[in-house]
Amino acid sequence: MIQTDSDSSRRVAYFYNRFIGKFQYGKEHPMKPKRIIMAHNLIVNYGLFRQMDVYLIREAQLQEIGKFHDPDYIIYLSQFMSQNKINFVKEYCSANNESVIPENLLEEFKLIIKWSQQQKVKTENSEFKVGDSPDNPTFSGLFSYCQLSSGASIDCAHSILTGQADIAINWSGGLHHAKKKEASGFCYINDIVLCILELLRVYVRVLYVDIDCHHGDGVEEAFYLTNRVMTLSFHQYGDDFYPGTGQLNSVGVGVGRYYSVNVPMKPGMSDQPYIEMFKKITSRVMQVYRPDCIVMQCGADSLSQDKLGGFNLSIKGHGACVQYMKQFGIPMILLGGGGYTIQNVSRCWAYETGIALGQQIDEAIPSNDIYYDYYSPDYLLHFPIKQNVENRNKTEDLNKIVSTVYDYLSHIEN
Ligand code: ZLV
Ligand code: CA
Ligand code: ZN
Repeated sequence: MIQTDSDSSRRVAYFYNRFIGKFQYGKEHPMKPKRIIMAHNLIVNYGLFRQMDVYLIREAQLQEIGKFHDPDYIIYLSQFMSQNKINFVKEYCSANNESVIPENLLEEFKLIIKWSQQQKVKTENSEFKVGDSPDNPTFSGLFSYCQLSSGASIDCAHSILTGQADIAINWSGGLHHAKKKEASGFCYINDIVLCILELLRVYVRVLYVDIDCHHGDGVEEAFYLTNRVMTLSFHQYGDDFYPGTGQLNSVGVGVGRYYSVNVPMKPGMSDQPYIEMFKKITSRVMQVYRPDCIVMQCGADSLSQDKLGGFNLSIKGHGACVQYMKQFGIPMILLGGGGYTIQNVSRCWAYETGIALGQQIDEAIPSNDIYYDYYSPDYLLHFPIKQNVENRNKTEDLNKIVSTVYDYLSHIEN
């Protein structure tokens, strides 16, 4: 392992719970929580976990989720899912030859009912239909999955605020499409918004940077009217690419005007132009906004060969963006997000865990990894980038985006 920067003194908090990788959206569904276990195994087998503070992810409680989401929606999700949760527990019990539901889960179930009564929520005939969309199916343990993912992002914020860590990592977070009372784009509970709201209890300005191939619409919408969070999303845009928002001219409203920044691009973006765009824009953003903290969504569907995304980045290119944000030297939270070619997602997030630690991990995938076969045929960290992919972004179009963004940012008072 090679030390990559002089600043190795930064403490890294890493949040993990193996249960999160056990949930399944469905056999045909592109979102595979298993990739979190795969990333974790690389992190362990590369020896990175020994250099970090490793914390067990806990489930966020209803009141915490209620800091952003609509009570009706939470109850709908939790009530609806609690039956599934019981099924999940029953399945677990039968698989493990245990006949009773664990006491702590029954207690939690009672709490959910009590909370819903306090909130005076009608739990029957609910208008929310989570299970109707193939993007957002219901599955066994769905609500627990949401609670774990968001519990970790909230605790990332706490570890930063208490000074326990300089960088906090939750690869099971980054679910940027979830809205106040709506599930969308594989996301149900917006862990990022919950994380940022915690940070805002102390910090004046929070910068959100989103390099997932999709637009970070849920986070943008939550903070569209405020100047205390600047949201910055780089994404593929056009030809009905999901979700269809994130135009260059979506800049925020009221006091939030110019505090939403969007960088829409066509398919085929490769390392060199992407990194150039990224550096030009984030350097100016840091200069004018001077945030107290950075929350970075590191969606890995912007990598080459992703099943959904159309960009052509290498892991090194993707990681260069993380490295660039790190060198500003302010507290930072790294979250996961999309990523559908799972053997590349785990490679990418292991590599970026190394970046957080100032360690360049070896090119050879550790041979003791139980998912070793996923890394065939080369068993290497960096996968080859297809050279015959056309970058459909013209240099002049990209330059125009940068100059327009600079123009918007010039309206921000120093
Ligand atoms: O990576 O989906 O295009 C963060 C993230 O940003 C759509 N959904 C919706 C709108 C109408 N459509 C199609 C519905 C399809 C439902 C199932 C798939 C199944 C197989 C293969 C691909 C998809 C799919 N769905 C591809 N793109 C979509 C998007 C949602 C993308 C969410 C990205 C989430 C975690
Ligand atoms: Ca994005
Ligand atoms: Zn995505």
